[in-house]
Amino acid sequence: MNIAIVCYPTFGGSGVVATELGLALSKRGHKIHFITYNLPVRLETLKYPNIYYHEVNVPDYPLFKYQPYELALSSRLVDVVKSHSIDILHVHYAIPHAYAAYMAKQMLKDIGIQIPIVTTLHGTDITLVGSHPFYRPAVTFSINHSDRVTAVSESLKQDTLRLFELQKRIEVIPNFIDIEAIKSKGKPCERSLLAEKEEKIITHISNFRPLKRVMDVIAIFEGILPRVKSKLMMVGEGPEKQNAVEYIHSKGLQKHVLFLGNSNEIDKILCFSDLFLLPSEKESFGLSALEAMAHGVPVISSNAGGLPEVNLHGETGYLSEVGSTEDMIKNSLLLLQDQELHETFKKQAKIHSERFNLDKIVHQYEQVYSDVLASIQY
Ligand code: GMT
Repeated sequence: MNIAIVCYPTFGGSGVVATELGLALSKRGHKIHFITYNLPVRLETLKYPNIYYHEVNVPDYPLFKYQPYELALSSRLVDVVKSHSIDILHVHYAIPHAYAAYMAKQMLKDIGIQIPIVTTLHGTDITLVGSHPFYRPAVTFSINHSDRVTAVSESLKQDTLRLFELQKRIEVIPNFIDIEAIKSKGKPCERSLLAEKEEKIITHISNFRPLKRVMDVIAIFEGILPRVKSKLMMVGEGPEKQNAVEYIHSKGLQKHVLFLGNSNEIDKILCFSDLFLLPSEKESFGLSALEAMAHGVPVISSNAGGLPEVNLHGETGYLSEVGSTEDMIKNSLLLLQDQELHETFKKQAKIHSERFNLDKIVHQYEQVYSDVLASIQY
């Protein structure tokens, strides 16, 4: 199949999922066309067969306060569909991608080309931004006019049905990971580069948006540190980072907390991590928690959104109410102070992550594509 993928090309989970999906599909023989405003961060076009990249350019015009990105995207979609005989448009994020795809579909219809749209909902497009009254009618319309809609967790599916008036069936296809690739990318696992031998390594990876509750991460670490010699790895960039850095300086904790910025080497960091913290206020799935588990790292998380579908309480880690940092500290110490229990959770985390291995998930998207193509009336 010739599949066009539209996503945000940034470090966010949706961009990562869309990119990894495209790469996996290309290895299965499909031709994949990424259509984005920048090269997706995890996309190495030269390393894979059948991968093409089409940039969306939005000319800057001084008359406009807001540049019309959806317009430029829908025009680019028309252009790519026509010139590369695209069979399917798979858009990640309702906002504004499903909306732009609908416009492209109508333009193509005018010239006799039928193109089905598959929309994958990731979370922020629904629970945070999309349900705002300013956007809700457009998001509702875009979802209702997609040919197929998928959500990355049962929790996100239920949130979507609760927040929007939909006449559409939503199918759950969870986030996935490539376990084979993880095994090789994590090497060499050089723990000594960042911590002393006897120190435990606690890791948090996110885009440091307020909903990630980065200050909770630090509060949990402050609860662990007096009892267990440890270091905190803070991976990512975002609006809450400066607050976090200033707080760490004000407490004199600089030698215990490393801010590593955005990284394409998270496999190497997770490889030597002992615990992963994800106390988010909202999380449709929690791809970073799954990535941690695939490296055998138990997860201390909130019980928000889809996290209970990923992190199993008392098996792969522990779940607490959002903001219950005392409970999260207690759970962290349970694992860090009991080597046998820690080892058991490490194994269980790895085993559970295998349920989300790429080979079990990618064919579900292929099935959606085949079904939607079969249902087109010519
Ligand atoms: O929250 C993020 O880290 C980024 C965000 C995004 O919009 O890209 O991730 C969302 O999509 C991921 C992939 O499906 C999910 O694993 C994340 O849980 C989800 N984030 C939220 O729901 C807040």
